Amino acid sequence: MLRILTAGESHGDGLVGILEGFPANLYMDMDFINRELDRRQRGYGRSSRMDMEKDKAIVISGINDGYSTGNPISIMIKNRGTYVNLVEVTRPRPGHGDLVGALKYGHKGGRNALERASARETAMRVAIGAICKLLLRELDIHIYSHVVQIGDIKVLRRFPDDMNWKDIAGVVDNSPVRVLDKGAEESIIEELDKAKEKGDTLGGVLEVVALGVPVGLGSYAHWDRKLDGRIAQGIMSIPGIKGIEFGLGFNLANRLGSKVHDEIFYKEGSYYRKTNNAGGIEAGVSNGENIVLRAVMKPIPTLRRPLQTVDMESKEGVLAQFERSDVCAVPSASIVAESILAYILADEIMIKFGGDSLGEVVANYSSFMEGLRER
Ligand code: EPS
Repeated sequence: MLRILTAGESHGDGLVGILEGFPANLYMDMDFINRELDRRQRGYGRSSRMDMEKDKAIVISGINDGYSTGNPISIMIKNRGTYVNLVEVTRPRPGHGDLVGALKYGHKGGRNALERASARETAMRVAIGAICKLLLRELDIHIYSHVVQIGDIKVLRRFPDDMNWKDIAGVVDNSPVRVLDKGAEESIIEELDKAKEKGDTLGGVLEVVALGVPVGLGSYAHWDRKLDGRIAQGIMSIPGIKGIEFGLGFNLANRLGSKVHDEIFYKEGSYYRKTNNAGGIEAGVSNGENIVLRAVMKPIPTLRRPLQTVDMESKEGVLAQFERSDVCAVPSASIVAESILAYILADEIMIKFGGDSLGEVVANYSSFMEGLRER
């Protein structure tokens, strides 16, 4: 129901995005959208590029007098830095898109590929994700994220009992590495400094949670409509992401079935669970519990102390080219992951409750939720 298209290169004039199929009459809170762009740009371990860019969404179409019109929404984010004399990348970086891109498209080097493969593109997906979050907010669906591991440092998994996700998100948003645990934050910053000193990079694991998701999004009926499959595709499309899990994920492997499936209870007109090992999805359909996913990001492939590669002109063994780079982008990737989840959930909301205006969507949603009480 919703479609998105992005264009733009990291060192070109900017990024362009189109969101089509979005309902009319929703207030487009531009401050919120720009705050989301800002959240993505923060994070200890980003490069000096982030000091240059202060991303701001410029609306070209689809919004009038502050409200969505139902027309395709198009947005532009300008690149601020001026870039001249970008040299061709003929010593491709292992792990980046340089070599595969050059070979696939018949370029002399990796420049054209890396400019598009760059995580710069995710700024536009955050802008579009922010618009999707505005729709979800109308239905009281909220998405949060935090970082649970960077390098060897794992964050304490248990949250204090008196903290809800909104409180957690408040703390996390003020952490330079988006973690809840201050002890882990210090250790992570030390690790990042050490990696930077050595000309190296670090990856990690991020967790995203969606609260208030109604039962019934996605479908068991066909492979490409399964909610977990759709979310996985979206999350895997974030540069550097190499794996995703829902709920207990890979920790399901060594447990008995009797210990992992979330038992079903009923109270005051609704079904509920006391556990959420499934991560909110059963048979490719949301079950009304929080959607919980984790994704692993590999260390950034651009290394100041470069790895072995082959010069594409001479075919000789050389060290890979260095371009300015981040030491770690896991905190930023967690914001991108929130945005992708927002887009997929907004799309699923439109598939199930879709209408041309916000009023229609809300009415369809409310009528389904009321009907649930009789099931
Ligand atoms: C990136 C390299 C760095 C990052 C960039 C992604 O940019 P530059 O080549 O200009 O130093 O900062 O990320 C962004 C620009 C962004 O907005 O996230 C890369 O090689 O992918």
